[in-house]
Amino acid sequence: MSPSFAASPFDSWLADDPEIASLLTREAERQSTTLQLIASENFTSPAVLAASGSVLTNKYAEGYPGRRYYGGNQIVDEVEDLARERAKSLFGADHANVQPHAGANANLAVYQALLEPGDTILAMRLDHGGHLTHGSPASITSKVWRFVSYGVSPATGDADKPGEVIDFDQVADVARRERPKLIVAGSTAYSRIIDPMPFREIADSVGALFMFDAAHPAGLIAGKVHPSPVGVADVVTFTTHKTLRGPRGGAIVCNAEFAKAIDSAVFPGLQGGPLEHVIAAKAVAFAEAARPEFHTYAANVVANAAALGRSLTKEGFRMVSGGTENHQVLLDLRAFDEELTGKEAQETLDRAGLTCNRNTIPDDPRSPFVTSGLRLGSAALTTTGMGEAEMQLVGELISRTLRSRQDDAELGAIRAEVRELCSGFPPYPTLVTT
Ligand code: DSN
Repeated sequence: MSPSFAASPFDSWLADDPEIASLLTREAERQSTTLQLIASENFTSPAVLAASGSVLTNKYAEGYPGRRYYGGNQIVDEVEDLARERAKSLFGADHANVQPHAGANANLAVYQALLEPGDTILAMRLDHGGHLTHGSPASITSKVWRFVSYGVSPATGDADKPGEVIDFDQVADVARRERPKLIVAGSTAYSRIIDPMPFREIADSVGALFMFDAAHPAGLIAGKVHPSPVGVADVVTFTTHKTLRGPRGGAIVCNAEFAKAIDSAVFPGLQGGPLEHVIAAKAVAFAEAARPEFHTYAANVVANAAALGRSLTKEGFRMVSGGTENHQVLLDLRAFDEELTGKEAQETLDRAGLTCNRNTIPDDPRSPFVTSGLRLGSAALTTTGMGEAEMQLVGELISRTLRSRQDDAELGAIRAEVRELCSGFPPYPTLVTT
């Protein structure tokens, strides 16, 4: 018999809104019976869910602890102070701002704090793995500041020297030529460790400031399996919901000299009232990430991505950058099937219960809406307790699904296998009601 799911641990509280209750139940079911392979997603702990669904959502708290524009903030001040202290301790930082509603807001706040409109920022090319806030023409960032970019080196096709890794000669050349005021490291689709040191050296050589966007590897940094940019970069931004496994949101840590400018840029520069329920949930996540078991989790995330990559390589896929050292596997689908686009792959995998996203690959001949790549991540499945044996199987399931694009019966069979696999690794056992 298939299991049933509750909408939330507070199921009965939604009794007066059956429409939303039903949608939440269906989403709990979806998350629990399909394979979550989106590299920017994870499953929070029940404690994080409880804090983010708490009475703190009711409180207005514009300002910062001790300097609010509304009354009644004594307890909220303690919550936000705790979150800031935990973030500082987790990352070894002088200062933390836990108010950004998202990673994009965190990046915007840093640009606003450190730069004047029109200043030049050197960041990673979007089609080589950079983020929208690293200068996409569609983002407000490119309308306010002038972006120049660096990318990855060309693919070589040689397994020992795969290419498609950050080209530091190019970073240095563009920096010398363009004299940026800020250099940004960090990416949204890149499967290698990003070493902050060469960026620091290049920034120093041209008198630029240095921001590290750690949205993706924040949990791997907190878990001490990736080098920390804190103290190397002037400012580090991150999201709290990816590998860090907290609630959806952003945060900034920085050296003391930038604290005041960063705080003013977040509020009142960019945002109004902070989401204190989310800040409480961030505090919970920071405490969880400081525990020794989070180091084990982070190491398992990396080992699982590598296992998934090995399985997919055996199935005929090519990994961009020739491998993975983080939670991501970025696939060039053309080696597997020249005709297969990222869009078709994503949609077919969805039908079989494997959730992931299409992605451009370096120098992709297809548009960002279609793409030749697929981005996969191991953070969420690792949280459920899956290990390398399951990753091997997931790689095989992906391959079988994409070979069976026209075969509804086979896709149905794979969907059943996925459901069976997931039943052994429920992300929220308390939401399973039968
Ligand atoms: N860039 C998105 C991602 O990595 O999924 C988040 O902004």
